[in-house]
Amino acid sequence: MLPQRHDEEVSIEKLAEKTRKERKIKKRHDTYKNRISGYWYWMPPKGLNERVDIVVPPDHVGEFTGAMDVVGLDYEVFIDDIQHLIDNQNSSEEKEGWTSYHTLEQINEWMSSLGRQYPEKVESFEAGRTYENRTIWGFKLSFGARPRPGIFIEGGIHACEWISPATVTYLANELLTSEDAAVRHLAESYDWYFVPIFNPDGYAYTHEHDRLWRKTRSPQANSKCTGVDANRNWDYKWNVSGASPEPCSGIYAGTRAFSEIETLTLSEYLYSVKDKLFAYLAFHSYSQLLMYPYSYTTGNLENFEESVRKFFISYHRVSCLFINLSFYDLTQRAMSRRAVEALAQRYGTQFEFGNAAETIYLASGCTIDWVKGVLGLPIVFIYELRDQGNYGFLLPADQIIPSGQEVMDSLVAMFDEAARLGYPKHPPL
Ligand code: 0X9
Ligand code: ZN
Repeated sequence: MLPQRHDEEVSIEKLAEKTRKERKIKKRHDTYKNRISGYWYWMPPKGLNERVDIVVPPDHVGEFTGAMDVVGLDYEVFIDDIQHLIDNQNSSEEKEGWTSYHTLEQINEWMSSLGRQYPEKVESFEAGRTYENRTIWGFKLSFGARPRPGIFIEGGIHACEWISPATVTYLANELLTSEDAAVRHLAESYDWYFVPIFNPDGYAYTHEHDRLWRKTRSPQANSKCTGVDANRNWDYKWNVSGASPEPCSGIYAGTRAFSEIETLTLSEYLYSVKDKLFAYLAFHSYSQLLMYPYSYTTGNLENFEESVRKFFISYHRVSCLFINLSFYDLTQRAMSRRAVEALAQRYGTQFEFGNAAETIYLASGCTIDWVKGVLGLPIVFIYELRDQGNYGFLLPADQIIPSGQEVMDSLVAMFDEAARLGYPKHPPL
């Protein structure tokens, strides 16, 4: 099969139509992650007056720009030739390190070499299986014999978001090898569970056939389209909002919760280690956001009251206070704020933060909602890494190390704030 080419596709930014109701814009999200009607939203509408990123096929450029002019919306061409960027995304072809993006085989080989190189500190595990019969590999970093509270790191659930596995593997390498005192303290205070590629079939497909593939690779009955959005397939409030029943959609939820062997087996693994974990971090791209549950609703978390109590106790405030309910989870909000401030220090990269449903859009069946709603972990975050649309999913490889460095800075601050707020609550079993 020949690789899917994206010759001459242009990515155009425009402003969401000002006169349309926000609710209506969000409702249309379903169509937006599709290629139906030729257009393809890389970054769907988040709300009124927010930017959106649209891929316009070459034969629609005239129609699109004409329509924008007629309705008086601003737009700007960010990428004028997507295929050109795909061809040039790797600045070096090094087989190791973080100056180029790597294949699934290279990343799997790197993971198994860690176990050989650091047998005392690294333990490999099988986190799940895939439709194409691959193993989803993970590894645990632990420093010293005494078990520590666990932090789980998820990468690569969306195949085309290459900066996610690249950043996640960079973080693991830093936790293992950095001599920086703050990083060493962070590394050695916790046990770290890494699964850099949740969707290996999809990731392999992005290297071999279509760089911009997002979903799993399972065939769908009675449809010419393949795959399910693995971040809409988890069994917590499945298919309630921001997911599609249409197999050709980029946000297809699947025929039922856990229809995908990847999500089913990963959930079994996560369930088996849940008592060892207190934090879960998922890494995606792009748009520079740091968000926390829920995704399926703008309602409050189950641990809202506890979170409010902890927050105010730790800040020595009086108990009679007006609390803005839209804060959802004050502890995670406080941690986010510290994290994004620290992240911006090194290169000035600005991340926004907040509740996922409001900060980006409603979506159900995401890992972060399942981890919060079913496993009940107190600290659950999702990062949308660099950039803000200049390159989108095709972030040049020379940004891997800067992305990794700034995220590491954010983690140091995030878990410092967590400790101040009393997390983790209990020592591990
Ligand atoms: O849509 C997604 O699954 C995530 N964005 S991405 O562009 N990487 O695909 C965001 C999911 C988390 N949050 C919410 N859905 N609100
Ligand atoms: Zn994603």
